[in-house]
Amino acid sequence: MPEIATTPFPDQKPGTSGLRKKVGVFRQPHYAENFVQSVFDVVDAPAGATLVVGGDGRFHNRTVIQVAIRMAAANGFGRVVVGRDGILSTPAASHLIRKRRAFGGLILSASHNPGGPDGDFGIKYNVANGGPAPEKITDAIFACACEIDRYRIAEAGDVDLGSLGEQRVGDLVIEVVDPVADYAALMEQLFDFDAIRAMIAGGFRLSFDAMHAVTGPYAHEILENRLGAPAGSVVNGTPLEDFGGHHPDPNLVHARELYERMMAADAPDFGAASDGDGDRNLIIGRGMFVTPSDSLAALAANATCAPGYAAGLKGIARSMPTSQAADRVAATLGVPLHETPTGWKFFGNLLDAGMATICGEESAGTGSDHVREKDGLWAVLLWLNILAVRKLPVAELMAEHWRTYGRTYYARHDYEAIATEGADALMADLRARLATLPGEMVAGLTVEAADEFAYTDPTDGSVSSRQGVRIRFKGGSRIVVRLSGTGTEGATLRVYLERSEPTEGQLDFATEDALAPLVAAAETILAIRAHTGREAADVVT
Ligand code: VG1
Ligand code: CO
Repeated sequence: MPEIATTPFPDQKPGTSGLRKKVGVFRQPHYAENFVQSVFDVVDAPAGATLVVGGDGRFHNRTVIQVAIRMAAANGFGRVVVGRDGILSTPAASHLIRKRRAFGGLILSASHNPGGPDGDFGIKYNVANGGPAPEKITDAIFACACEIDRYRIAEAGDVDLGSLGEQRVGDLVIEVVDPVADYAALMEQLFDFDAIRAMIAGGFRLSFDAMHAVTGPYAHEILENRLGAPAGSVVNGTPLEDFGGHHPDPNLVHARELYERMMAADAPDFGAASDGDGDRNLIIGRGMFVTPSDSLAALAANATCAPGYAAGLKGIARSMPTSQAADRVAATLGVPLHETPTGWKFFGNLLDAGMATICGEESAGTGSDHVREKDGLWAVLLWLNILAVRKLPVAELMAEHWRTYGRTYYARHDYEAIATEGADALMADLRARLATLPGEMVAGLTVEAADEFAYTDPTDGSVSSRQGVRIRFKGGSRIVVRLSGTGTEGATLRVYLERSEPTEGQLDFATEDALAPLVAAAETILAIRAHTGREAADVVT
């Protein structure tokens, strides 16, 4: 097979979820090829192995899929399973890897980052359990990419990605599959579609914003065709290469239209959105935004409403910056609560080991042991199943939840594309002061503990250090600080603010008022203005 000589790019270090760079970077000659070959060299698949390939449909998706197929052929794979038109949502790809017992998969996406020729692109490798490659593999891929001097690629024309069925490149069979069918079938197994269908037939109205990203075809099929939601319930349902010029990030800033629709007098009963690659969810009830941390807690508390979870939960896992609302549910249910670093790959081991059933992140990622990725539509369907059984509006369900478990006010403040030096200096200053913070009184709050989170995986003992600073105040409030691992411009500082109120506490504050003392404390402790030159966060969600 032809080998092409190449030289390394020094920047191919995979972040929180794979390698993410500007499209222009990916379009450099040999750039994508070097990274894919580094993956193949590291994972060393047996001859004839199956590889799943698909992406979120963003600009450059098809080009890299064709390259990946030719490289799979030259690297001894026997079969590539690819979604029609190169489309596979991240959770659907995870499911397909598991269902087809593939050796692994390449997911081409930069998730919530903007797309188009000036936007972002990304490549992520997932392993045989369907989840993102663990750090020891991504570290090895980076090491390999730093030394690469050749890659293997078959000489062949483009595969027709528009036609279902099998084609060949040399000995490699390429199987183009319907990207929705297997995923939709899995959802029908987990949830009571009859109950949801009856609720919708009874006049329950929903609005799902696919943000011109990959969930459009999935949502049309599942919510409209199978569950009977009227046409128009799914908006922005056609995937576009540039997501219509928007950030496909389902938060209160980028999904503003949905938010406003849900706050209007004639709002539907339930609103939701998903991100570029379909693994995240935003949930908004009529007149009420549900924070992702609260959503995780509410889903866990009510999971047994759905047939797939009727037997109860083995445990709940949340990323460290996610609020502690889920901890109280776990305590009440009498199941373990696991706190992991940011990024879905850490949940995979817990799910494989049967230590957790439901997992979630504050960034609007929720999922379960049905796949090994977070799953946007899964969260929407679990919510709908719960509402169909509980027969309560979202706002009432949450009010009841807070009366039962207490309420956690929560917000994340993002400072995007700040200078890397300023961001690093802020973190360095903070680390240097951690030991002196306990006992200090800041903005009326007393610091109880301060440390940097390190995680020891309970299943394999691997240690991940420097996973974000946490500052805990008397009474249970917290500030968490970390730098993003998915940005492509400068650095992004994330400041997570959390205030707990017990069941007998004040449960009806406006979030902004509830968190005002923590915002002040964050500025005092972190000196955000001085370090970043920013007066305020770019995104508050
Ligand atoms: C962000 C989120 C994190 C999520 C990651 C990938 O990472 O904070 O919770 O797992 O994106 O999500 P970071 O390092 O930028 O904070 V996705 O849907 O963009 O693959
Ligand atoms: Co995503």
